[in-house]
Amino acid sequence: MLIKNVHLENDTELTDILIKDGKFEKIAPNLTAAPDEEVIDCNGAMVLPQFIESHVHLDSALSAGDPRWNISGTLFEGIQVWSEKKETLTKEDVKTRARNAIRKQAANGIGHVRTHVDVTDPTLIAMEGLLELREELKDEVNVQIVAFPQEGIYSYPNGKELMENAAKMGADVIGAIPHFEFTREYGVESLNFAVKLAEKYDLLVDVHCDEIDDEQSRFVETLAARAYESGLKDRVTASHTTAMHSYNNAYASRLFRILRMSEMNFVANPLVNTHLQGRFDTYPKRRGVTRVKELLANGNNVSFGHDDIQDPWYPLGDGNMRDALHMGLHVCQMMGYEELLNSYKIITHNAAKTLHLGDSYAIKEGNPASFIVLNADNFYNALNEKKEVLYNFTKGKLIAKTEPAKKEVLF
Ligand code: 17E
Ligand code: FE2
Repeated sequence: MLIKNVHLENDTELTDILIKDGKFEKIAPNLTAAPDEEVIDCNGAMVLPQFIESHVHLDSALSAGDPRWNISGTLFEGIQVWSEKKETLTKEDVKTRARNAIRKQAANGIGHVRTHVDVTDPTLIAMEGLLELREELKDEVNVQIVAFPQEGIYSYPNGKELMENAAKMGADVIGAIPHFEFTREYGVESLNFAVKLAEKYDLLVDVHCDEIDDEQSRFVETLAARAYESGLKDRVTASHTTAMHSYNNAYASRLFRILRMSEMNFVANPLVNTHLQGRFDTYPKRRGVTRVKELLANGNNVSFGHDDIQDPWYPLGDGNMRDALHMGLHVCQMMGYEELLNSYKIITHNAAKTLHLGDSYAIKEGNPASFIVLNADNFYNALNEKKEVLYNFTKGKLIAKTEPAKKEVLF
């Protein structure tokens, strides 16, 4: 197959892409098609590596309102509503909702998904369902699974055993939730446990860390120290870290030293945390999104996640990373022209680093032909005009396509 006339990322020149046996065979201008080669002329659209959802909860996706809606809009009511839903969960229910969510994500250009799956459930039914789905969809979307202890490792019955069972079943990543444990000590112990478990099974780590407006919630320093001391370093990710929004600057300054040394990745979830945080404030109300700009300047890798698609924590969403990006750029005040133009990296290359996708993610000859075609000549225009993802290819196979909407102005 020959893809003609595209801008590679924000390159101002046009090029062509030849695909053979699911791989990028040749990338160069003015390539000619073989006699019965399929040709797609993209007329100056841009090509990017597939978007990456680096933080989402697919086990709860598309369950909003069941068994009830989250009225307060707090994280804690979300956890309570989900706990009630968990009592009636079936594997088929989890798989159907997660599959539908992944189809929405694919339609919006996503090719890789890191999903947290709640393992504080004695049946581990959601984990079983997602592991099956990871296998069933492996030719379309790459799903990475985090064993996520929503109700705590030390604060939930048999929490440690459930985590270890999830690792044995085939989870890719070990999670934790220190700020939700009964005590600060349990929180610290849960991080020690998570890092040891990841070492034992050779897995990555991704912790829901300090997702609270309490400036005393300081588990990110513990996680960073363990990442540094264990040598796991960039195999460790701190997600949410919203308390960092509220830390005093003197503490943050001291903290950033060990964050840099740790080489840890961060995932901010700007849609969901602007919605969930600040709920105990009157005015001024904190936005509760972590210090993205400062972390990037500190040399730490940061990506954005959507976190939820219509579930007990967040009532909206159709799996479009550009919604998360759009909100994040605003709330983190990253609105310079160059920042906007290059912002796609937050939901592509930066996220690829967090997921440890390696060299195969980049668009280059010899790599798997996984990419999207975006209906704009550069990312600033794509963002501004909410341009469609025309094609989404995984290893040379078209997995989703969109006909551009035709707008007419009648004056
Ligand atoms: N669980 C949690 O602890 N935090 C979140 N933001 C979501 C689930 C969505
Ligand atoms: Fe989350």
